[in-house]
Amino acid sequence: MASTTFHKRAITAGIAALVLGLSACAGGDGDSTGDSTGDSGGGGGDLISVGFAQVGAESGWRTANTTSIKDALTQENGFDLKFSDAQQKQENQIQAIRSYIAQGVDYIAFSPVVESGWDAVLEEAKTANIPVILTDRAVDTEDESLYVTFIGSDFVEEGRRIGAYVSETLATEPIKVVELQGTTGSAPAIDRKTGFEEATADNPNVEIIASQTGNFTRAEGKTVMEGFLQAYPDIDVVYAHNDDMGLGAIEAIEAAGKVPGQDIKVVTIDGVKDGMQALADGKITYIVECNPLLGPDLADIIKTLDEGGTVEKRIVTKDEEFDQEAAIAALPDRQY
Ligand code: GZL
Repeated sequence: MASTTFHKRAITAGIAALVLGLSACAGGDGDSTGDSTGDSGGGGGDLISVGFAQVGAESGWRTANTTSIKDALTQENGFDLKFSDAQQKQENQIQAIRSYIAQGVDYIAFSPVVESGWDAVLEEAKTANIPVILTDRAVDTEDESLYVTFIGSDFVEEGRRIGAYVSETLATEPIKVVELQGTTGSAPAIDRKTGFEEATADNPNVEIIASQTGNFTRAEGKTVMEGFLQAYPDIDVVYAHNDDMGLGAIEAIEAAGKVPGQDIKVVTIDGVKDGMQALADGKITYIVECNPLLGPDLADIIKTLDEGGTVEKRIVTKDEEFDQEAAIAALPDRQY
């Protein structure tokens, strides 16, 4: 396989040089969305060239995920990484993937900002014989041959776990819940809502009185929560699909003269440092973790494939969950 791979890479390097020569004439660098690292081309010599199309930089989780990818796919570790930030726009991710195909990279990896609308560009990667790896978020497709594997968390399970906490610990009497959903159409937003509803459906004390997207950002989470506070004077619990929206909600709660963790309890998913600090401070009440440190596993998967090995179609990462005491204990050693 190595000889085939080496041979393919040699041809690719030649094609890449031709493509880049043309694009240089046109003034493009083949990668026009946000920052990009690594030189253009199909990966010279024995480096494995990887095009990574990231969602954006919308949250502390995404920042930690990007750092993990860049720290793992280094030249010292045998990779030529080309990286793009799509600013949470699917058209930018598709453009970046097409750019990587044109450059003849050895592998493409990406975190699909939404579940649908990927078949066409993934067909193009397949036609170009470039294996695609899904990290973090999944795609909704009938044709599973369009990607080699998915590595990330089980978002439905995350929703179930935080729903179980709310149902068993907070809903010992009737509670009114508002939900801050993640990006509309994204796998985590769809699945975390599903899991939470599954886990709370049998408890008549849990009433979800409103649910709206805050797009996984702190600013939008704050804005949506301001609207909820205006519309619903008796909110007991906020269920935010990520820490950042939960932290935005806390800002709105405090601006309204209420005490987060006492008047209104906030439960979230992710477990990034700012969220864990708010949990330690009692402003967030419970967090289910979603591990962003996927870089080392991605590097291992690509090396296994490049050496002719095979990997599972779905690789689910492990997530912990934290109350205030566990957050205080975990914070000093927290990697992100
Ligand atoms: C989950 C990831 C989500 C995080 C958010 O794996 O896709 O996107 O929960 C991030 O913080 O924006």
